[in-house]
Amino acid sequence: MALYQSRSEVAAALEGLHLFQFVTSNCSQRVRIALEEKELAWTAHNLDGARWQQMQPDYGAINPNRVVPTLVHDGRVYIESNDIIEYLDDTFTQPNLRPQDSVARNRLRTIQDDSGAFQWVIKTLSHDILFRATRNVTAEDIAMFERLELEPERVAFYRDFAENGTAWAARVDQGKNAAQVALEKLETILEKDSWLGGHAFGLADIAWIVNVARLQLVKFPLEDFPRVLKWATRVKARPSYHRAVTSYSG
Ligand SMILES: N[C@@H](CCC(=O)N[C@@H](CS)C(=O)NCC(=O)O)C(=O)O
Repeated sequence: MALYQSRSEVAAALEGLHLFQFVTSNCSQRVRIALEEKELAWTAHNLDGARWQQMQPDYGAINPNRVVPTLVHDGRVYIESNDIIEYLDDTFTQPNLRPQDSVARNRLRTIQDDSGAFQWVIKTLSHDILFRATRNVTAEDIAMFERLELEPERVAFYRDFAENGTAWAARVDQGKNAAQVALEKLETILEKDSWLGGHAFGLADIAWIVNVARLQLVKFPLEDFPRVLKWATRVKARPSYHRAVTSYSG
């Protein structure tokens, strides 16, 4: 569920739509595309992940998971990017980004959930290829994560990344295998439908394009997935993707 009962007075005082985000994070991009599809006015609150701003107490009061994105709408706090885009679709109904019938809706939600569960793959391959040169996770950082009682798996991830040994190599291998499996699944869906949610563009496409674009950015081989490539080109040609991702600089 998207709504979170936040204790943050900062959030409670915000009117309209506000997005707490990293400019380049795929989960933030997911929400931005939905906002742009609906042509909504919103305000950005940019955090710097390289300086661990998501760990700061003020932000922890807004989002207890200390991750981005967080949407604040008229003082109410919404977390989890896939729940947020569903909230936006329920609240701002034009254009509608989900089918009306419940069977199709449930199918679409499963595809969306898969995109969220895929986050560990995105995180692993991004760290391995994009962040390795610039992100220095120190022993002090790890101690801070433990003090903040982050989930043990999240701490283990950063410890393995910092050590850059066999445990990290195993994570990368698992990530690559999982990416292959996920792309095969998308390719199969696109064999009979032009969009991931059926015959119309919608939330499932928004949910996955940010992941597929990140796979392209880390140069994961996509040649064996021609339908996925064509679909990605079509989604990226939309004005919403252009405004939210291609030309977005914060
Ligand atoms: N399930 C969450 C995942 C959020 C997430 O992992 N966000 C990343 C950026 S895409 C983040 O904040 N990472 C910072 C960190 O792990 O410290 C969602 O979809 O909102």
